[in-house]
Amino acid sequence: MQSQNIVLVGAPLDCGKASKGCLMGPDAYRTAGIASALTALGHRVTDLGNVAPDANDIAERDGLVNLSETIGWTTALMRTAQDAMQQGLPIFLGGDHALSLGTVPGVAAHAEAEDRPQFVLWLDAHSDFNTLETTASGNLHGTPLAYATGQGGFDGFPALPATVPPSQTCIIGLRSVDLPERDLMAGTGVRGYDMRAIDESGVAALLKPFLADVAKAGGALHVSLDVDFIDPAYAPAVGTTVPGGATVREAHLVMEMLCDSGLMTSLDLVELNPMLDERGRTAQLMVDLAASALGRRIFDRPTPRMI
Ligand code: B3U
Ligand code: MN
Ligand code: MN
Repeated sequence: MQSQNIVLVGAPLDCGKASKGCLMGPDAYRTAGIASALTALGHRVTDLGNVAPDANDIAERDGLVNLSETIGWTTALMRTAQDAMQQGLPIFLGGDHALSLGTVPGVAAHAEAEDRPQFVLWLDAHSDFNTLETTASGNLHGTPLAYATGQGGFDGFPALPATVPPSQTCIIGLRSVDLPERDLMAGTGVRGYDMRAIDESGVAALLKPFLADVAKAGGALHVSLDVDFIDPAYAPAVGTTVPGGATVREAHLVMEMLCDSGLMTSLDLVELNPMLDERGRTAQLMVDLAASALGRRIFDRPTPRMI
């Protein structure tokens, strides 16, 4: 893989749900050696430090958790993501998944300015396709994919600087989807693959056609990696564990295929809660997965043709 300018952006947001701990994520990734792991692969790595949320006077609403703070992070991260895209390949160190309310529209705005279609790969046990109107928990980390794809029901949130068409998104790893999310996704063209699909055909067969579409369109590809994509037996440091997730090898295979494709233009690492970790193993695994996506491998293989 060619040497890249990698930009680390810490986003210690912890407002997307009630339980706390994700604010320690950026420091856990730094402590687990994310910068040196990527430097060792030949990349130039710049750590921009941590972002802070914007202030606003948005009123809280019954049934929604931390609305004002979440919108404050969203506006700040939209700006930061657009800036960071001009400097290289950003890795957003979360923080919970509410960070993607800002990062995905931000990177999509950059792609639009460059006249490139934006694609999104969502690696997650959950579809994160609730709106402010459908969420039963009120936890806004369960909403970013609906927001970024332009679904209605986000009163009070900023207008999207660019929308990702649902047909340019692919979710892999699903095993917890709310009924309203399923209804909202139906017919939108979102590609959603559950664990059964992985079991039946293998994760490579699911990912390949999506990557081929990104390549054919000359698209930018944002990857959003939620810790709970991986089975909690390997990745315990997450508040919303769902059994039956991807194995370490399946997760690495996805990352290695992303690397071979050369298509990934930005990455979120989200939902790591270091309070729940066991001797740092989840933080280390997430760093190792990022390294796989950016060139770590045992043997070189010929770069496969995507189209
Ligand atoms: N769909 C549920 C559960 C959930 C979504 N994302 C996470 N949990 N991590 C909700 O609260 O919206
Ligand atoms: Mn998520
Ligand atoms: Mn999840």
